[in-house]
Amino acid sequence: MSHSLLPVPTGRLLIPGANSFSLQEKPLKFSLIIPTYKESQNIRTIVKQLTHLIDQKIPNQYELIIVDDNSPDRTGEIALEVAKSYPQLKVMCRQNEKGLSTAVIRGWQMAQGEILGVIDADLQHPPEILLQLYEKMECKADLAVASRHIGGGGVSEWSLMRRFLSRGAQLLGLIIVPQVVGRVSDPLSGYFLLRRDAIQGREMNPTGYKILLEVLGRGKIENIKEVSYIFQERTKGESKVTIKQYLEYIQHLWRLRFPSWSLRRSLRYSQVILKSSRRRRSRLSKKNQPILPLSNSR
Ligand SMILES: Nc1nc2c(ncn2[C@@H]2O[C@H](COP(=O)(O)OP(=O)(O)O)[C@@H](O)[C@H]2O)c(=O)[nH]1
Ligand SMILES: [Mg+2]
Repeated sequence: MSHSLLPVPTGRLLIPGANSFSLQEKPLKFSLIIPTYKESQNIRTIVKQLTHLIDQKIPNQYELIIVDDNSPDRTGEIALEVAKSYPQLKVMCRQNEKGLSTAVIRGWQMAQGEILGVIDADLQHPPEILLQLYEKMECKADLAVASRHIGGGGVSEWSLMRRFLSRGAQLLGLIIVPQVVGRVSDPLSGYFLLRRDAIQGREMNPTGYKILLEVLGRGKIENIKEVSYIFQERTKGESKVTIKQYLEYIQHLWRLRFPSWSLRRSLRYSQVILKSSRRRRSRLSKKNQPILPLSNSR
């Protein structure tokens, strides 16, 4: 089996501490997660660019972790192949779980870095600003976010509709969880770094795409810094965002607003109530056998 292949953690979405069993004697400085689904055409380029950059700053003290969800285009296998030339690259191949946010958390659970991060695989997040984010972390930030919504930032060729949906989603977040969404200019950003101890030991419960919301909502985050960037157009592969991700976003906001409320628990609770009322009705009907038509019962 390849040395680059990481086991997939199971169970609760808890990030272990720097002195936990999953970490070797000497923790790394930095672990960057690259979640992938059908990114076979982008893997080599992103790994090459990131390695080139980070090697200038902290050679041999970092790792890149690709977390792939059983992509049918063999992204996982290609990543393992690429890892033969890049010893700092590790690959986690999930079979039984899927979704962007949990992929990132599963990656962080196996990460050895004191600083953790996430970047998309499709080069829409420009690797060039990664070192600026890292430098913010060196200056004692708890969280450094790449933002499209501060001076110098933006999106490249988005249609009016897409801009409207993105801003609308942010506004909705501001209404439902202002104390989470209002903390940064770009709460929907998927490109950020954070200090491990800001989320260490905290149970995460995200759904959908917006992992930063989870970090802001559940982490111990005081000092936040932002770096502007322009969201690039995809040149290879395609976006996986569908209406499902918008619905999951709303569900995620709801979970953050009402942490103890869960759809599954509410469904289970209503099933219990339904069952017990059905049992009561059938007990009553047995007692009053035969059930007479209304007209006869008078
Ligand atoms: N592991 C994993 N990665 C995903 C999943 N969905 C999307 N990604 C990755 O997350 C990143 C952002 O996804 P993308 O579809 O480009 O979102 P967009 O940029 O908002 O259109 C890319 O690197 C995708 O390959 C998923 O279900 N699992
Ligand atoms: Mg993308």
